[in-house]
Amino acid sequence: MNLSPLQKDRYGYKPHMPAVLEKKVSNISIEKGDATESVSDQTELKKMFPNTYGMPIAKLVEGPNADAGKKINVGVILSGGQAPGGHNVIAGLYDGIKAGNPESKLYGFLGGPSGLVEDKKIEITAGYLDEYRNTGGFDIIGSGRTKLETEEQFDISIEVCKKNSISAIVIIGGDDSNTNAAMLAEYFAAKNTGVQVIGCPKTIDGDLKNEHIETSFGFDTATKTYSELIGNIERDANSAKKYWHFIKLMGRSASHIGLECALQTQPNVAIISEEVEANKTSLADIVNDITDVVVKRADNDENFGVVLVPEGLIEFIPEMGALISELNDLLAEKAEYYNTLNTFEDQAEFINKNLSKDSSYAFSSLPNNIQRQLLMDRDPHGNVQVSRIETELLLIEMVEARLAELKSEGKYKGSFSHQHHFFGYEGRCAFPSNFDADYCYALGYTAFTLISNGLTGYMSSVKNLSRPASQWVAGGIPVTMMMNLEVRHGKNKPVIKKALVELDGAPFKAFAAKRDEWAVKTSFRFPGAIQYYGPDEICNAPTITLSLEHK
Ligand code: FBP
Repeated sequence: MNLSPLQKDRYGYKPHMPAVLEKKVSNISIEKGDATESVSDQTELKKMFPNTYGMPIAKLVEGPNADAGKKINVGVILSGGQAPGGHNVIAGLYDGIKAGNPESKLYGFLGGPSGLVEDKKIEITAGYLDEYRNTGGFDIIGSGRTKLETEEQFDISIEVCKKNSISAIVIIGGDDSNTNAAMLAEYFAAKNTGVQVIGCPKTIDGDLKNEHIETSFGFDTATKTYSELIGNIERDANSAKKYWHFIKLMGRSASHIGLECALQTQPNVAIISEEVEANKTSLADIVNDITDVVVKRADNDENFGVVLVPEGLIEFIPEMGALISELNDLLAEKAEYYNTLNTFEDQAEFINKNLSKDSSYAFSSLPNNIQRQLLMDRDPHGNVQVSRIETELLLIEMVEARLAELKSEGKYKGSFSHQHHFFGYEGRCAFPSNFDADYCYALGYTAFTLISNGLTGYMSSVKNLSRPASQWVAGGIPVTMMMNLEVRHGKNKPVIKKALVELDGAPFKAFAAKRDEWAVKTSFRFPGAIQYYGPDEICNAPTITLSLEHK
């Protein structure tokens, strides 16, 4: 392979570890806390998970573990969207397994969860892994979005594990994949298979977090990558002074990415979807708010600026959220008939006839391109694929129309030239920051110690992340503890509670305290590129979100 100098150098990076993981694996045991409860719906969840509900939190401590040296085979799966650091979770898991017993094996199931049911795998060897250490991407074994949720899939998984003498599976994924990991763990336990299942918290979106999972991996690197790009655009805007840049930022649902990038770069406008929902702000009001800022800046002769738009915004705008949810249900229920409609006109007519009056109005009020985007294929969970909806363009069009009205009324004299961007895929496979490289390696190594201590149905957890790595606290959190029941396709389903931006949380408050000033007075901040070498505050700083949440 033709390697870049950074790639070569990062292969040799030695991740920093929590002190307990520096011990020999035969001397890492667990300390169990009290029995746990799910976040809500305790009675129902206890019934659904009779074998794995209520297990205690496990903390890794120094102490003998006679089973650490047992020869075992482990399977690992990467699930869902890429997030920087996935390769290091596998590296940490591999190194832990081999430290236990060099004859133990790690199999990587190919292309995501479907690799398990199709028994498509490779054995991960030292030489193979060395080409992926501390690099971004999931290309070591590939990823996929197949859901593991049916009994048939679970039974096939048991057969695949038996055939390959696999006694543990590690699933690296987001909230849905970890929910499915918990269901698999429960099924395996109910059938006395002896196969353990451990999850690892992945997603750039940052919405898989709670008291015990301080952040999902990948959020750090992705937000630093986007913030670098936003800062560069801000400097360009401030140099040329001629464009308004509307930047959509990935994050399917929660606005953690947008909020962190706003704190890093101090743009003129940053929309936070959770606030839009809480205040029941309509699309027209969002447009008016942005227009106000454009007008005020034009009054100061500043006909340029930066607006950050979270990817999931459209679903949080009340009338649009209702429309999308009706569309999701309608397209799922009437899929057979709908798929026979070949032209957009026929589809739109069918949609309009079957929607409620309000949603039909909301649908008709949208520009044609956005209507088409709303009707595109759903993801495997039945959700609209928000990354394919050009919300940033919708806002530009509407702000432009509003400014034209104001101009005709003599209330606006500026000029509005615009550019639009979408930052998402640019950050999901970046070289992991030192933080993500260290955190992911520790998550993987911890996953092995949970396996060797006999646990199943747990998520690997590394806490105290705003401190240096040597002070991090490693352990395992029972997945059922993070669950509640939510209605999905008309049925109550157990799911890990998604962590949205909290409007009374420190990161949002810090942003809200400054945004009016940033709106009118150019206050751009330029974080620059991720650094891997240098002083701690430059190359090892966690996100502002994490620092504020755990101050
Ligand atoms: P995960 O929840 O699987 O981590 O993926 C998140 C994400 O990156 C979202 O931010 C984005 O909306 C989505 O994936 C894009 O999905 P795809 O890669 O299938 O286009």
